[in-house]
Amino acid sequence: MSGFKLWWIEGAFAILLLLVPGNLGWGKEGHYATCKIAESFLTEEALKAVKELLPETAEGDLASVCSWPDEIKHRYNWRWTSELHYVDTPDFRCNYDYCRDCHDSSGVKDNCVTGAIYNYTEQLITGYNASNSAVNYNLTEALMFLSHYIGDVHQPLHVSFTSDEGGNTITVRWYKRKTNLHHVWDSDIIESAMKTFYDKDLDVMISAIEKNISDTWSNDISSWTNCTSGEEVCPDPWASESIKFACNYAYRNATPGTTLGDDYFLSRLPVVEMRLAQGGVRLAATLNRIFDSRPSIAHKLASFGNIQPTCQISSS
Ligand SMILES: *[C@@H]1O[C@H](CO)[C@@H](O)[C@H](O)[C@H]1NC(C)=O
Ligand SMILES: *[C@@H]1O[C@H](CO)[C@@H](O)[C@H](O)[C@H]1NC(C)=O
Ligand SMILES: *[C@@H]1O[C@H](CO)[C@@H](O)[C@H](O)[C@H]1NC(C)=O
Ligand SMILES: *[C@@H]1O[C@H](CO)[C@@H](O)[C@H](O)[C@H]1NC(C)=O
Ligand SMILES: CC(=O)N[C@H]1CO[C@H](CO)[C@@H](O)[C@@H]1O
Repeated sequence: MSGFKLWWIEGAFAILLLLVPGNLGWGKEGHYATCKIAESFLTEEALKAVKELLPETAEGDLASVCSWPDEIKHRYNWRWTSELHYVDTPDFRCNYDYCRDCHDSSGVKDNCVTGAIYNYTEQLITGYNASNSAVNYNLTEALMFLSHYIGDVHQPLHVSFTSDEGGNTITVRWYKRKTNLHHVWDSDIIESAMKTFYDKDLDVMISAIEKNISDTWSNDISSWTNCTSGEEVCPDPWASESIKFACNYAYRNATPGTTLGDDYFLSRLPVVEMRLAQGGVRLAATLNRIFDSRPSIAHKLASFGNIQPTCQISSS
């Protein structure tokens, strides 16, 4: 009986999610866009590895499963993952520090979005060649989590103030509709852009972003994708960028009760589009480095050490 009850509740919840659009991370569109952009930059070898790891339901398309971590995070068995979608930083400091900030609400270290990015990158590195059978991670899940969290860490309000829960408690109006600031950045800006500029078609929006990647931003790509010591992944500078964007763009002129309209929309959209581009390009670079069979020396060195920062154990 309880099995049936649970099934029913999950079913009802899934329907609720369908009825309440964009109750998710970057919303469904943002994650789809990030992963779609990433797909177009994967090397042949990385694409092959990704396709081997994808669940069958994906039908070979990474973007189609990039919202999976949002779909499961409220289920009982997966509740522990819900704090891996973001990192809270001290109010009004406008900076981020892995050792200070990366923990969950009960203080458990590494349980935050950047910790999760290190975690799932390491699982893919160690697990992909089956010779390393010491630990048996589910690499399908690791790939879906990594792809999702690299998207999330680029959403400025996923690296933002603690007391307002990343803008979730800041009630605002988006044009006429009541919403909250977090949701504006997850979904409303993207959805309004689709309606206003892209023929209500996400693929048209993605093409516009891809076009900018290949011209306007083409000289920036190498600085977007490099990691200082040749690590496979470096989410800490990405998180630092996010909190800066949160302070300079997301929170600015968006105090509780504000109505956000054209001024806010048109000035913030370029930031959203660039963050989607950076998330996509960096996800591809990360997957390419993980699955590259001829790694550089720096890459080899990084793989054998721990890529995660080492934190002093605090005495308090
Ligand atoms: C790392 O992944 C394992 C397996 O999914 C999980 O149990 C653990 O909580 C994860 N930790 C972080 C910080 O992501
Ligand atoms: C790996 O994870 C996926 C998604 O949760 C699941 O469908 C699959 O059964 C898992 N594979 C194994 C071997 O547990
Ligand atoms: C592309 O770049 C131009 C010039 O910086 C900018 O005006 C435009 O909004 C960008 N479009 C997208 C989709 O990123
Ligand atoms: C996995 O092993 C194969 C065969 O030995 C090798 O060609 C490939 O480079 C390895 N891949 C990784 C990611 O280490
Ligand atoms: C993460 C990282 O190391 N980024 C560096 C990439 O390269 C640019 C330009 O050389 C640096 O400014 C970044 O700090």
